[in-house]
Amino acid sequence: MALDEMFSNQSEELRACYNDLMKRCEAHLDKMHQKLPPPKDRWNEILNSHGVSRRDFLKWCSIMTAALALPPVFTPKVAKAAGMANRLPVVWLNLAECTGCTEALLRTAYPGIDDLILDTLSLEYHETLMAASGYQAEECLSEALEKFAGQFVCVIEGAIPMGLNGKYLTIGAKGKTGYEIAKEVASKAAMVICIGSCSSYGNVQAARPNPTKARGVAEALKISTVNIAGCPPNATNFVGTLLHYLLFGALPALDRLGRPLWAYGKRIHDFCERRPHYDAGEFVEEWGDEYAKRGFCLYKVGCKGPYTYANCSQVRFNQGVSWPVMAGHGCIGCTEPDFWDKMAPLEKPMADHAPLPLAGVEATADEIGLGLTMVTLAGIGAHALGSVFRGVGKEKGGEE
Ligand code: FSX
Ligand code: SF4
Ligand code: F3S
Repeated sequence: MALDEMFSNQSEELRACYNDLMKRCEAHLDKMHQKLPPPKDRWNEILNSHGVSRRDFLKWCSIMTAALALPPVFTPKVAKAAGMANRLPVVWLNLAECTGCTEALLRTAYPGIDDLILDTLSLEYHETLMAASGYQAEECLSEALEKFAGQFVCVIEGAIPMGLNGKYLTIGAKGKTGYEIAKEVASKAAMVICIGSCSSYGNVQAARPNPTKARGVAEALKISTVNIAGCPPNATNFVGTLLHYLLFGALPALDRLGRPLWAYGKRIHDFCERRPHYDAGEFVEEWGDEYAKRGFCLYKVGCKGPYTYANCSQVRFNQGVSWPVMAGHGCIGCTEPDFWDKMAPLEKPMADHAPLPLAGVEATADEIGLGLTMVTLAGIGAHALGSVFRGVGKEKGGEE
C-alpha cells in the first residue's frame, strides 16, 4: 500500500511527516548501499542456508517495523536494512564485564532472524571471538580504525575502571588501559552503542564499594551513547537499534538514560502476564508455595518490575521462549542504573527496606531513578499491604 493511500484518513501534517520520513529513509538506504563494503556472504544465501523462507523473513521484518514504531509501509525498507546489516563494520570492545552479553547475543542453538543478523555482522574486531591474539589482534584493530574511520559502529561491552589511572584494566601486548582504548575507538566511530548495563552505567562492576572506580562509557568518556541496557540485554533491542541506524542514519529517540524509547519506554509491570494477579492482590508469599504454582504476582518475593523499564515480556529471551517473570523469578531490575545497590536485596520487596514515599503515581521512562522508585513504592507497598488485610481468600487451599 502506498504511503498516501495508507494515511488518506490522516491529517495533511501527519502525511507530510511520514512522506518526509520515507524520503529520508530511502535516501539513507541508497547512501549506505553505495558506501558500505560488499558483504562476505549474501543475505539471501544466509537465510536459505538456515532454512528461513522469504515469507518468515518478511514476517519478522513486519514485527520489527512495528517494534520500531514505524507504519507497516516501512516493512520493505526494514527488510532492505536487515539485508545490509552484515555489511556494517563493527568494532566490539570487551572491557570490565563477564562476557554474558556476548554469550547471550551471539550464541544460540536455534538462531532466529535477529540471531542470524548478529552472527553475520561484519565484526572487524572482537577479542572474545577473533582468532588473532596479541600484537596480531592489535594490528587488526588499528587496520579497522583506519579503513573504516567514521563509518564503523563501536559496540562496547563492559564498564571502564577509572581508578589507578585506568590501570585496573589493561588489554593487549602494549598494556593500554580500557579507558585509552575506548577513547580512541569511540572518537573514530560513527556511533557508540553500549551493550549491557555495565557499559551503560557501570552496573555490577561499579557496585558498592566500587574499588576500581568503574563507570559507564558515557560518564567515563563524556560522550553520548545509545544504551542497550540489561544484564544481559536482549538481542532484539540491539538489532532494532542497528536497523534504525541503517534506515535513517540517526539514533532512535532515547530516554534520559540513553535507552531507545521503542524498547525501554514502558515498565515491565505494565506488560506482565502476572499483572492481573497483582491487581487482584494475589501474591506468592514464599518460594514454591501454592500461589507460586498458580502463577501469582511475584512482588512480595522481590519483583522489581514496577520500577524497571524494558520490553522483556514482549520480546522474551532464547528465541522468544521465556523471560524472568515467566520462568518464576521476579524481575531484578537489570536495565536500571545501580540496580545491584538500589534494588537489593533482590528477593525482598522494595517496601521492606526503603523509606515510604509520598504518593503513588504512574510515570514515564524519563522519571525513573531514585525519585520515581520512591514515589512508586507508595502505591506498590500500600497495594501489597492491602492484600494482606483483605486476605483475598488466599489462605492455603482457599478459593481465588
Ligand atoms: Fe555486564 Fe556484559 Fe551483565 Fe555480564 O559482558 S551487563 S555483567 S551479563 O555480560 O557487561
Ligand atoms: Fe509482574 Fe512483578 Fe508486576 Fe507482579 S510485580 S505484576 S510479577 S512485574
Ligand atoms: Fe532484566 Fe527484569 Fe528483564 S531482570 S531481563 S529487566 S525482566
